[in-house]
Amino acid sequence: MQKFTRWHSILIINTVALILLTACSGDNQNQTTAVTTVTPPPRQVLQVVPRPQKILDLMKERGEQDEAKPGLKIISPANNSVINGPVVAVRLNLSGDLKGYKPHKDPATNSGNHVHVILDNQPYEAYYELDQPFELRNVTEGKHTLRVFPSRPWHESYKNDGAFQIVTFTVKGGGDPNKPTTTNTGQVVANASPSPASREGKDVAPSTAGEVDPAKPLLTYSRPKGEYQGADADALMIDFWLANAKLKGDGGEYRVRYIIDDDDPRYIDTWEPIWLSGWTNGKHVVRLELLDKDQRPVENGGYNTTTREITVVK
Ligand SMILES: [Cu+2]
Repeated sequence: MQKFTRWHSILIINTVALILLTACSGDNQNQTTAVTTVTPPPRQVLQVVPRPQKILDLMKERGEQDEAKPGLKIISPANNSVINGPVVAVRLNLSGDLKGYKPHKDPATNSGNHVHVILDNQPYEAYYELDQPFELRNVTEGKHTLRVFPSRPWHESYKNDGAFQIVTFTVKGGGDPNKPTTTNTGQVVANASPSPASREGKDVAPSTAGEVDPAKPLLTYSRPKGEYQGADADALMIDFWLANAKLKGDGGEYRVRYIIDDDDPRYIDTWEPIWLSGWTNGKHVVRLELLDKDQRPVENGGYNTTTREITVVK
């Protein structure tokens, strides 16, 4: 009996040990499973969300400015002009019903009203102090287009008549197309006339104009662009300028299609910005295009279909 009990005890101990071992390995298995599900990047589900509260607050602070009807004129380069050398000085005249709207960078916040300046179909450059020309540097030889429109501190464009302007010009003796596209602003380029260091400007990437007809439907990509960090990456705005075309929801026949990464296409049928939230960390591709009533892309110098890479850092 005593013997039996001893063997019985050993059996119980072994059974308990086995259960514990099983439980432990089971636990390990669970941990392994958990790690495996975290490894692939989280699926991005983008949602159209209302205009963010922080922008509504800014609008309130600005008073009437968002009802302004700013008019821009491109003084330089003049339409169809020839520019000698790779530095193109952009001069604009702002007029119209401004309601206090004035481009200016507030040094405290490093932001403010500004004008979006677009060479060919490159990402826009921000131009703040209109009393000084904005220099496009290292512009390559050949034909170019320049598009401008006024913008708010959060980069939403003014969409009134007269806000958007486009000119075509030609550069003779342009910049070196082999130059890196992102050089520091102190870079001296051939034939560049010396200019004050304080002058706003940018070394631009090599590009030439598309065969764009300014009288035909023209979609100008504006936002999103570049890198978005932290709270700024919560909801990203898609914004564009639309000339010579009306969208379906505005009584016209055109649509704007956008495709983010490999998502299914989505549509914008009224001309206003949208905000999308749910972006995952990392690089994303945003494609924006203008479609006609038959859902076909509207050709105009290649500008009506634009793809940009942006980066989200959370
Ligand atoms: Cu902007």
